[in-house]
Amino acid sequence: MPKITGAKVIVTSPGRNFVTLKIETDEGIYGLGDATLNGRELAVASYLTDHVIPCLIGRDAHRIEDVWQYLYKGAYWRRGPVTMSAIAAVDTALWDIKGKVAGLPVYQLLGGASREGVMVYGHANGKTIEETIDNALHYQSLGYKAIRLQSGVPGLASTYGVSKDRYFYEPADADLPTENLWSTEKYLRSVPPLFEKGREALGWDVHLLHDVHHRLTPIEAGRLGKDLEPFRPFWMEDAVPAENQANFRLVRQHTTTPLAVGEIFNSIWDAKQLIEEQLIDYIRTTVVHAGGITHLRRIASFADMHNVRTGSHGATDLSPVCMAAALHFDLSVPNFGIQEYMRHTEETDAVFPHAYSFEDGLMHPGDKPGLGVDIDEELAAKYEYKRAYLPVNRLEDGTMFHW
Ligand code: CS2
Ligand code: MG
Repeated sequence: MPKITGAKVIVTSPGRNFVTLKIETDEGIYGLGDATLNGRELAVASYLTDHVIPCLIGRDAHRIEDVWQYLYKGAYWRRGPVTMSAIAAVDTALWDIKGKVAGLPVYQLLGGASREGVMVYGHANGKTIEETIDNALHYQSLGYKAIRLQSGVPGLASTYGVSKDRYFYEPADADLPTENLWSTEKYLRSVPPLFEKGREALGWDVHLLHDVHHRLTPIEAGRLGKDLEPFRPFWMEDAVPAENQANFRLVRQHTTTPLAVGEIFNSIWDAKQLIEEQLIDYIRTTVVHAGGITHLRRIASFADMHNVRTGSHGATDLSPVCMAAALHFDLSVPNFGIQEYMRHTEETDAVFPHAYSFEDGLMHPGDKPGLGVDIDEELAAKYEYKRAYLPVNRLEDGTMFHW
């Protein structure tokens, strides 16, 4: 059995910060795990270096479940994004090692492929509806079967999801948090015309998605969901902050627009009521922030019992190591829904060479043993960590709000 002999945390910033855990074994085989938590990267790096790695040395790398339980129950202070991202990184790295030792791609260890490819969605955005639709037509020309539409809001200087660069979106944009201003009324007026124009330009054979980014009350979300019904969105994401899971009962009473939640969740407990009461249609939990492949499988199995499908987060602040692991999970999980895929920059892809590929709207993790992703440590060392925060959001009267 491969014994863990060492582990290190690699912080690199090829255009944006990434935290990667590398676990080494006495058989010369190593595994990688993504530990990136956007805007709080060094907290996870320290949690791993100062509190987790000392406990890993000498352990059997094949004992993925036991290590997971040790790090979860043994922490005493359970759950939370920092803890669960650190556990996720260890878990992902151990699945990588197991695949390499077995000479099999990780999806084969998860039960094999349940589909030919993984449907992904791209992120079309623009300052205006016209710019957004133009961007969406480009994604359609690339073969995407699903496209998210995010547009600027007339009367607001900036808003979530509209990038400065046409095809690369990075919200952590400053050394200290930039302040955005928000108006729900202006936003609610802007989305239905975006989808009406979207359907006119893109037709009905493409899935259209939208991310509300936690900014509505339940009744406002019910209103927006109802307004969008004629345009058949694939989902309305993060319509309401989800600490109070019961909030979604009110949204459900007012609209049949499918609901997706969960990218900021870090354990099954964050979604238990949402899933068992079928208050959502897609669960967005990810490999890197929800405890790794091991815990994500538990969440997906619980969701499957309640007609909820997976729709994992896949923004640029989740590294190619996470994307690779997500695709192995997505290829195999029975109740797969969709996978977000915001392309990384060329400099990021150079630091993280990978086997996964995109073709005609579908992705595949490849068939290399393990996750099929690596890290070029020499190149990674050239990109110094640079503190970067996600923005904060205030109402126009200055009241602190949800970003
Ligand atoms: C977004 C993300 O991809 C999404 O659905 O919610 O862009 C999110 O804002 C970032 O991952 C935060 O770091
Ligand atoms: Mg989102």
